[in-house]
Amino acid sequence: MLTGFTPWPEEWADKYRKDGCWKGETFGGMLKERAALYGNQTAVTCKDVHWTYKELDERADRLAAGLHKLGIQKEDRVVVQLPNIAEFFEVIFALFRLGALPVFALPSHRSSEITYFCEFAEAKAYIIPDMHSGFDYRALARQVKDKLPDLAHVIVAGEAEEFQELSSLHREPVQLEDISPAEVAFLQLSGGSTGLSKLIPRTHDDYIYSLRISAEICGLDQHSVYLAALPTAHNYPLSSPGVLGTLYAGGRVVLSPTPSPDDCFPLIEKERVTITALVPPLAMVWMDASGSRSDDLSSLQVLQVGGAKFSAEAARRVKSAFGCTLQQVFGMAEGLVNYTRLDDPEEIIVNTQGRPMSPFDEVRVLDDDGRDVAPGEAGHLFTRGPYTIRGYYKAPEHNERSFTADGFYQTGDIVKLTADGYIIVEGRAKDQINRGGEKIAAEEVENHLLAHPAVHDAAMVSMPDDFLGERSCVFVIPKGEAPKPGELKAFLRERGLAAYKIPDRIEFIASFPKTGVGKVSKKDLRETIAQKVKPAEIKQS
Ligand code: AMP
Ligand code: DBH
Repeated sequence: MLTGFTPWPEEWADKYRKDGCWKGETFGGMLKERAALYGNQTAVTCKDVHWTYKELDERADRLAAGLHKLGIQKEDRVVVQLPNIAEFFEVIFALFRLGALPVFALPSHRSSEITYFCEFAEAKAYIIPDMHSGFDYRALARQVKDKLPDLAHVIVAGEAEEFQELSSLHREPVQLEDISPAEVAFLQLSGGSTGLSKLIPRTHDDYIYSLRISAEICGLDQHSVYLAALPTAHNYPLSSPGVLGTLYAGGRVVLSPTPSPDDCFPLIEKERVTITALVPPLAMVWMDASGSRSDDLSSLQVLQVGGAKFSAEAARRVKSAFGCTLQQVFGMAEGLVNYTRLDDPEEIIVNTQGRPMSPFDEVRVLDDDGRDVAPGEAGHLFTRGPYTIRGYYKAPEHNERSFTADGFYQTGDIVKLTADGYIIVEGRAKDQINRGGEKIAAEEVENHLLAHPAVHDAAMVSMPDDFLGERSCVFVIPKGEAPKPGELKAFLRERGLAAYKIPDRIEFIASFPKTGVGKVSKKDLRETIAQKVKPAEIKQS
């Protein structure tokens, strides 16, 4: 078993098998079965490329053989940073078949994040596109290789330059070792709340269970067409039900290079897309665009919105804008995913973030002292279940804090439960900013800022924003004369931080407000900046 993985205790694993959750499927086997059932149907469409299930299956086998020859073995970690291109699928299924573990980096990550993933996961390979959205990933790979000369392979989908070209790896398929469904299939990323992103080990058994239930709840079948507008590597478009849930159901995945209406609306019309997933700010952009464009979006049956809180006012407009059902999705890469059901009454769809997908999900809402709150009151959300991890990868100290002794994950979210068991997200206790669905761990950015010679101390908090829900504001105590905000932002960019983590606003301050025990009071800082941005909002509107 993978070192650094916390499995479910044996009695729970037995229970989830007996209850019929874990059926012993693996990703490699799942694709083989789909290829047998739906061989000539299209699995993945990307621009003019259409791969049938049979083609995808064969490509995965041939690539697995090539990766095997390179020396990639069972349990080796491989950082995969691919945008929405067809190769994403051959790569991950090849790795699944080898039992090697994709580490799902996002296209927006830069050298700081990628170097950390490669180093922490002791990756044997790093897989990238040549260019995407005007960014050259080979230049990024060079920076990573400079820092980690031991990184064995850089593999490029496209023009490889000095690296290994993905398409050159295809070989005659070879016999591979059997993979156990109880083993870890990949490492997903958490948004992070203390310092850097944690890596999340997900097994074949647990993840495929979540795909099966998600596909069922979202009404997917072999006629469904899922548009991947968000980056496929993110847990939400990957699995809720996302691209993998669609393949599980025998449907078709259509890939969009960006989530903009300019790219997505024509694709919905052309490919007769039935379901797609957005974060709240994009849902607003799509609703605005739907009024002024003439694309035929009538095939769309379900529009999912999740990743951050969707306001009830905006939620109410979805149906008339697109003539389809809104589904709110509240999930986390650690496991638990909540959905409003397609046939739920409008008031539930608009006002709640859904209810757990599985009858075996356990949720508890606790007060600050760990006692169950009264029904309907807000508290800390804890959860345990057949697809919620029991620990992060190689993080024993963090696991002590994030999981209770009896295996509940502390989500860091503040929620209320309705009498029917629906969840309303009220806020967050974790030190994280949710910038329109993109999560930023305050501590990670603060640590980078502390490396600047003119920064004495830094504290990052969220500030309210009409469009993104939240933006980031960092309060800086300067060392001597305050540097220019632009200089600090450039400094962070040079350190290789993803663009979404660069603070939206920088405020200089002489000292931080403190809590009773002398900690930095982020609550006071949040209030300070919320007061400051409020008049500006009123002026604008
Ligand atoms: P991560 O742990 O990085 O996968 O991020 C999951 C977190 O995103 C959750 O714990 C919530 O804080 C947030 N989140 C996801 N979906 C929603 C939603 N529909 N409403 C509010 N917050 C959400
Ligand atoms: O935000 C998330 O991480 C998320 C949102 C919706 C998620 O992981 C998911 C559904 O599976």
